[in-house]
Formats: sequence, structure tokens, C-alpha cells
Amino acid sequence: MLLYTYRSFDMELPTVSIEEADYVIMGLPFDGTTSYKPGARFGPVLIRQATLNLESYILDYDVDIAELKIADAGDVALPVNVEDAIKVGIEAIKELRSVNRKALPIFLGGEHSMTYPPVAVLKPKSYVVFDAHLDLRDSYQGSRFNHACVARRIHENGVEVAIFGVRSGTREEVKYATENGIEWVHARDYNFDAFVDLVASLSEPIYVSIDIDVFDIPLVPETGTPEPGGLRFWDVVNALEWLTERKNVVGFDIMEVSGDKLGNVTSITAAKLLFHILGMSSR
Ligand SMILES: [Mn+2]
Repeated sequence: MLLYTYRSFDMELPTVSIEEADYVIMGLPFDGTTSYKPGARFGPVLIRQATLNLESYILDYDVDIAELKIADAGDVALPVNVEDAIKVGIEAIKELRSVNRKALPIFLGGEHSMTYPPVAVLKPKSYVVFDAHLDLRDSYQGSRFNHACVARRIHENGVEVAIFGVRSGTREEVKYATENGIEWVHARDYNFDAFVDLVASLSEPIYVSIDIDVFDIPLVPETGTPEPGGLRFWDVVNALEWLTERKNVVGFDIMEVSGDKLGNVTSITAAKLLFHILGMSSR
């Protein structure tokens, strides 16, 4: 067996084997450190199912993503303990990369602690994250690998960190960001120019994480820790287009999609974003 994964739905896309793929989707279904609304373990299934509603032709780019070579590696079977889950995730991604090193990976979460495995394997120089939260806590609810600590752990490994769409954090997190040169933009101050100003000078390669809670609540009501006052769909798409056109992006994730009902609003937002990422990355 290539990878210990499973898959409950097929995406509404023709897929190829991992060996021949230019893009690989992999699910990291985990909600072991969720602090408020549970259900992120269903995120990858919900996103795949929500693709059934979408056209594979992306108007914006004149690209039909059904013509791309996309593989679905399934969902990694993760244990409940976060540190064990991170180890298993790392092994699965290493195995994926041993089969195909060139394909662009897109990971579907799962709560934000599942961004550790891809970053550990892909070793980017910069981490660009869209998130309502700073995620710069040293420890939360007894774990240094809680979803609320992910940006801090990544930064401690020498990775440059830039955070967009923030409207939640602690005084300590803000202090840590200031003292450690971590740039972040409040959702109220977010605009395209502010994004470009900050990311233009980041070192490459870049890993991009989209915590789905960066969007305003009507777009993403089913997520672990919703926050009002978020970004619009096109804010994020425009920013990602700039990055994929001009920078070396080695991987994406879409995290914190949650819920227990097929077709929920958050999964539709995430699936549409996934299709846009595939479309823009193929240009
Ligand atoms: Mn968040």
C-alpha cells in the first residue's frame, strides 16, 4: 500500500495517479485540539463533496481544471493525540513526496495544527497565512502543538511569517509578534496593496495556509473558532493570484473547515477556493 489513507467521496474531477500528477490533494482530517466548535475531522470529506456543485471551468482564468493532472491521495488516517498525528502526517507527506516530488500539494484540514506536517516536510523559507487569529501562543490548553500555536512554532524554526485578516489574539501574542519581526495585518486594515507590500520581500519558497475562518462569518459559519469582521472571498483570491504569478509557492492548505452536514456553507466556500487555487496555479 502506498499511503495509509482513505477517501469517502470522490471530487467532481477526473483524477490521475500520484505518479503522473501535477497537483495532489491530501486530506488531514483531525480535530484533536479543537477548542470550540468540533467537526474539523470531517473537513476534507465536506470539501470533496462540495466540489460536486461546482463547474470545473474557471471563468476567471479560462482554465478547465478537469483538464489538469490532479491526484487525490485521500485522507491520512490520523491518531487522536496531536503529537502522534503530526508524526503520522509527516510520514504520509514524505511518502507522497517520495513518489512525486514535483506535484504541487494542496492539503485539506482538519484544524490548524495539521499545518505542522506539510511545513515540516516542505521546509519553506516563508509562511503566508490568512487567519482570523494570530496563532502565536506558546502553549494552549496544555499543548505546544495546539491549533492556537501553529504560527509561533513555525516561526521558531526560522521561517518568516506574515499573517493577514487578523481580528483575534492576546496581548502576549501581539508582543511576541512585535519583538520577533512577525508582520500581520488586521482584517480592518486589509487591502491588496498592504498584502503586496508585505509579501513582496519575503524569502522563497513560500508555503500558503488559508485558515477558512479568515473569511467573514456568513461565508464560513461552520468552523472551529468563528470571528466576525473577516475578509471577502475575492480579497483572498486576488492575493493568491499575485503570489502564484510572482512567487515560488511550494504548497497550500485550506484548514478549519468543519461541520456535520453535507453541503454546508463553509465547505462550499472552501471547495470554490480549492478550484480557484488549482486554476490559478495552472496558468
Ligand atoms: Mn483561525
